[in-house]
Amino acid sequence: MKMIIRWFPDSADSIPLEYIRQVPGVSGVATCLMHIPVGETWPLDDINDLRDKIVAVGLEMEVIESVNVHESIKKGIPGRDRYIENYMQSMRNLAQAGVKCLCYNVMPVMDWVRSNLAQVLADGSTTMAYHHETLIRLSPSDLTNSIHGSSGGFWLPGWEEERFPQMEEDIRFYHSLSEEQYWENIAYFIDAIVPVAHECDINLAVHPDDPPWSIFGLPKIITDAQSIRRFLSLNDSNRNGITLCTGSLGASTKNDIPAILREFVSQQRVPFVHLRNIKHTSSDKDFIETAHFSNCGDLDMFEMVLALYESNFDGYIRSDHGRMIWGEQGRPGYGLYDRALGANYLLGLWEAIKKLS
Ligand code: CS2
Ligand code: MN
Repeated sequence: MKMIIRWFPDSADSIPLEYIRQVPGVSGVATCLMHIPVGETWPLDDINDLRDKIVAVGLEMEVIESVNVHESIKKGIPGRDRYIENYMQSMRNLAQAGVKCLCYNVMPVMDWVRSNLAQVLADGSTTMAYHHETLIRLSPSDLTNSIHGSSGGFWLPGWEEERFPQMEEDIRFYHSLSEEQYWENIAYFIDAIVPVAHECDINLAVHPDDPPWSIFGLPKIITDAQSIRRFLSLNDSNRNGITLCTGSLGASTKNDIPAILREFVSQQRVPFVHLRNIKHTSSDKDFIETAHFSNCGDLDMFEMVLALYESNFDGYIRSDHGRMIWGEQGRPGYGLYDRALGANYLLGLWEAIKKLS
């Protein structure tokens, strides 16, 4: 198992790589090229430059999060083949630079969604929150403005500006596409990229939908154990895996996350895990993101780590989204302090379980 932390290049991160190097037990970063428009090929030279910067401070760049999937592929419209070709070339270039695991997602139009990026908690820290009724009352452009208005000036992963002008039109497009057709479009993409993953020894790790239910009438297909089974059966290769994000799946109280971890880790289909905790603030869909410590949220992180350990997990873990604490200014969810605390709490659980077993 390797513990890593997500980091954004090109001065887009408030955190110097050298600080990440000082977090005990962290071997590397999950990162991305930020200047390449969605759909274009990631050039080998740019990838190598980024890797060299990371390696120079004593960290590894074995995980990329994310190479985003162009909307034409998700829509299944003419022109998608060019973007799929570009995707395959990006995979080859990443593998050549030493990348072992590629996280991506198949959420249409927008990535993760929250109604508040800086909700103040009782202890004075701030966190990201999801309130369903507030959210569905917003128009997509109000949502975009609200997310950008409260991002503290930081570019947010999954909310690339080139997506905005098209957003309303894209959402309308999906209203006339059935969920089955959406699955077919994704299957077409998976059929193309999994053989490349084999050829260049890279593990694909699709991230579940966040939150794991439909909003704005968009198809959300990776939401629970059953849909993960279906996704993995699109291609039975071990290279076709998932990023098991406990917070995304855990937003649905119906999901038994330790059971999901045990099922798919033991099948060797989980190269990458995002560990974070959440607390439900209503009986149904509302939640806040909390500190990682089990007592702070509704997910039992001991059970998560135990499930990973007992299923012989040997992939990458990152402590996902943290709160903003100790006056830190940074990208919502991606401050250093709370994620470093989380990483070391999780490493402590791992050490204790290992020594006791
Ligand atoms: C989210 C996503 O889980 C997360 O950290 O912030 O942006 C996630 O990285 C992508 O959906 C993965 O493709
Ligand atoms: Mn995640």
